[in-house]
Amino acid sequence: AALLPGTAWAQKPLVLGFSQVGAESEWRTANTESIKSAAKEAGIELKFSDAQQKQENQIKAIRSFIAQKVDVIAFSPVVESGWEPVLREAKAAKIPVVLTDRAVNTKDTSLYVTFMGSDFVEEGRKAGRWLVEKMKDQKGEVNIVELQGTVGSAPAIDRKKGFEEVIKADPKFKIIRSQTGDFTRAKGKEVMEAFLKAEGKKINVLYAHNDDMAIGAIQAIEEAGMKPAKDITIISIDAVKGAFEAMIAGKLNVSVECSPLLGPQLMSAVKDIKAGKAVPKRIVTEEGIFPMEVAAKEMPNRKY
Ligand code: GYE
Repeated sequence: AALLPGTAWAQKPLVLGFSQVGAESEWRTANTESIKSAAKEAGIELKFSDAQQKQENQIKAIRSFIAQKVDVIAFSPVVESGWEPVLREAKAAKIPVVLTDRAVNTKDTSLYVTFMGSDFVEEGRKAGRWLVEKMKDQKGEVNIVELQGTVGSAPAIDRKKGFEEVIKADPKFKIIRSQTGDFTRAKGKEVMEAFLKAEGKKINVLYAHNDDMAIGAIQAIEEAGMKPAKDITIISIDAVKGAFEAMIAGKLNVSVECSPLLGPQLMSAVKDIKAGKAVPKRIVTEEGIFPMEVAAKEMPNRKY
């Protein structure tokens, strides 16, 4: 029988191709879960692809979404640069693109519809402001080691920038070592071991661009016979459950919130785009900061 025009199409679910960065952190796992469950909830068919932290895999996934003629492509770009060619291919195929979580640095902003996610520079500033306040009566030098996120990624670039912007107001703050730990626990531990070997007791503060690297570093600090959060003040970002556990155990001083729960707003943007509704070019996530003193009280309210 002939399909009735209208009905058949109305029943066809929207198809969203999503290219995820990987599974490098607790944050990322919660983000993946949020996207998968929100798609289900919204009745959107999700084609999900994990790039294992490699840009080439993301480009391949996006090309395959174009070939499959999905309705919308969304992705969290592992690094900021190098996306123009593939984004132009999507544009030529008239497939709208949504950036989630991380930004790209392309000048041509017509290559994507919207970018939803956190203000990473502001997160870095929050970390810096907390430290400046905490150390305000400290007279001598404050030696900081920094565990950076993935090289070339928006959160690594911006969290470094925001933090430096705030601490440079007082020359007593010195970043004595800064290296990438690729946002993972294993790398965070490994790099912290090297920092401890090189600088030992000189280190007063650890600034980690995410909780997982801080948690790895805490192990390294304990294995070196020092007390995390006491001998070395530790600041990190994300505020995942693991960070709350570390704060409650007295091993992490503070975590700046970065919400991974982007699924519901992504699905509503996908629907709006397909319905021809206007979507804001930038959707910023609202977030706070949690020092260890409030961790036990806040823990039951945490959703990731
Ligand atoms: O902070 C980190 C993850 O892009 C905001 O990526 C995200 C970051 C998050 O691996 O834990």
